[in-house]
Amino acid sequence: MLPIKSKKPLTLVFPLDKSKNKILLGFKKRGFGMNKFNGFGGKLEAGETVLQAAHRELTEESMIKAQDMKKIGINFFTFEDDPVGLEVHVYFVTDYLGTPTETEEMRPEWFDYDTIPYPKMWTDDKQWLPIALEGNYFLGEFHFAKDQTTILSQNLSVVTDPPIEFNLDQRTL
Ligand code: 6U4
Repeated sequence: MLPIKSKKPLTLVFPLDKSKNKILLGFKKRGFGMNKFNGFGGKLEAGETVLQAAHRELTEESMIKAQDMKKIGINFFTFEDDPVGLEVHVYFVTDYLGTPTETEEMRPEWFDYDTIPYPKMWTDDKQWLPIALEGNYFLGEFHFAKDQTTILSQNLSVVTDPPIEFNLDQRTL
């Protein structure tokens, strides 16, 4: 078992246009995951719930305001020689106000489900995002090498209900 001592919650939100089978990604211009396409999200602020942070980060990074927020899964990411795991709460949004607009952090772009740029995303995304787009809830664990690209071990499951949190006692890696 990996020597993981604590976890840090993060949010990750993907707006969808279900009528056109399109997903909104953002090209991250700075910070963790810079130069990759990803959903919109980040750390929680003091006193904030995960759901509140998901709404706030989406608006800060893309200028749109979610009218729904559907939990689709959790990924628990760990890195070699790092005792803190990242608990990433993942959501889909299908109803929002405003127009996706480039911000200091993200350049938003719509993609068809079948042209999602997986080679330009985190290496885990191509494993769980297609499962989620098919309508499944998931729970993933991914352990990365120090290069933050190579996945050393993983465990990805489809689950019956959206997970609320990742229980450190139940990790499998
Ligand atoms: P903020 O808080 O936005 O100023 P920043 O360093 O830009 O800080 P951070 O750490 O808040 O980013 O958020 C990182 C984002 O990347 C979160 O939405 C979670 C997401 N993320 C981290 N590892 C990921 C991975 N392996 N696969 C993935 N998303 C990941 O799809």
